[in-house]
Amino acid sequence: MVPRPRDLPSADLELIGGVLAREPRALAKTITLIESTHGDHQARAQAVLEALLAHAGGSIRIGISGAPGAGKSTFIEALGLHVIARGHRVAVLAVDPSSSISGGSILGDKTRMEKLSMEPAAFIRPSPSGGSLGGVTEKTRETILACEAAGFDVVIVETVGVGQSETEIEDVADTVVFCAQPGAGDALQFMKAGVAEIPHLALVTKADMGASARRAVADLKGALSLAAPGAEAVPVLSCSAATGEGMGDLVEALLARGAALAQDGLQDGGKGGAQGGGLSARRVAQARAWLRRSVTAAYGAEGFARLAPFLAEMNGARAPFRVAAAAKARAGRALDVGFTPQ
Ligand SMILES: Nc1nc2c(ncn2[C@@H]2O[C@H](COP(=O)(O)OP(=O)(O)OP(=O)(O)O)[C@@H](O)[C@H]2O)c(=O)[nH]1
Ligand SMILES: [Mg+2]
Repeated sequence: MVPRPRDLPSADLELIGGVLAREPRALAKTITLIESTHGDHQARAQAVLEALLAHAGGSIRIGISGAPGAGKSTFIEALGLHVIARGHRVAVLAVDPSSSISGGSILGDKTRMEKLSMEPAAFIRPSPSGGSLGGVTEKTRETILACEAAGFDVVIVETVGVGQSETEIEDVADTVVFCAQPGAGDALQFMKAGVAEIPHLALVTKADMGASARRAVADLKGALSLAAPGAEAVPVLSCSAATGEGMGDLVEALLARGAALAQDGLQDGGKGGAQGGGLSARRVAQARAWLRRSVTAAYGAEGFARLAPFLAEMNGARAPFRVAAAAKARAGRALDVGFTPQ
């Protein structure tokens, strides 16, 4: 059972105050609590999150996916620096696909982002993948909310994946960017992976590689035109994090899409999936997905089936995640009576 904020222990009240005061240490501690699998910690994390929810939800959420080595982290560092130069505060959540195997994060060595990590307006956090396919877990969603409450208005999630595994990043990001590097056959892989999720923007990294980068742009356009009806409309851009070539246009495109989504002005012909609807429709779908994942994890499919009465409330809700969190807490109380969490 999730305690009410006023009943929280002082340590947790301090955590909430610290996050809202934009203290990086408090945010880091809150995320550690969110990621903990310890039962007590999970209850505390839920209570802290509930108190933070009123201050969350307002960021431009960008998901960056692509094969290993595609240049995602290097690109994110360049993007982050550009975005900060425009007055934003940026949080980067790098999902480490190896941590579930090795038990520890190797991102310390792998995520360079040295310049970005020196910026006071940046917060970089490796995140364990928990063994899930695209490396995005329900914890990522909760972590995003904590970052937003701490005043980060751009949140970037890096995840390894091609095609199918992007389904999960779709649940947490409003804009999904697929990165392909020149000469690696990423476009082909993308095509083979099927049509599960079409990104909002496709990006060829390492544009400084010249002709092979230009060829990759053409390949990716070809792959998209075959992928799904409407997918040929997905913009294919290219940039180099190394030279800065193409970065300005890309930053512009991402921020413009974020702003348009925020006004629910982006209605793109009901294509559905990654392309469809304004922000409120996306957030309702994301809140449902979060609720489904977290309840199914704790109580199984049968437990989730019992949620039907709560799900109806989310349609048209102004703060669907808040409704979902409340539904999860209520459902949890109801389910705890009849179910033993696995
Ligand atoms: N020439 C060139 N090389 C780049 C560029 N961006 C990244 N690289 C190189 O590509 C390699 C992989 O870059 P990362 O940014 O670590 O790629 P990643 O997609 O984050 O890799 P994983 O996290 O392991 O999946 C590194 O050796 C980078 O130096 C670029 O714009 N131009
Ligand atoms: Mg990386």
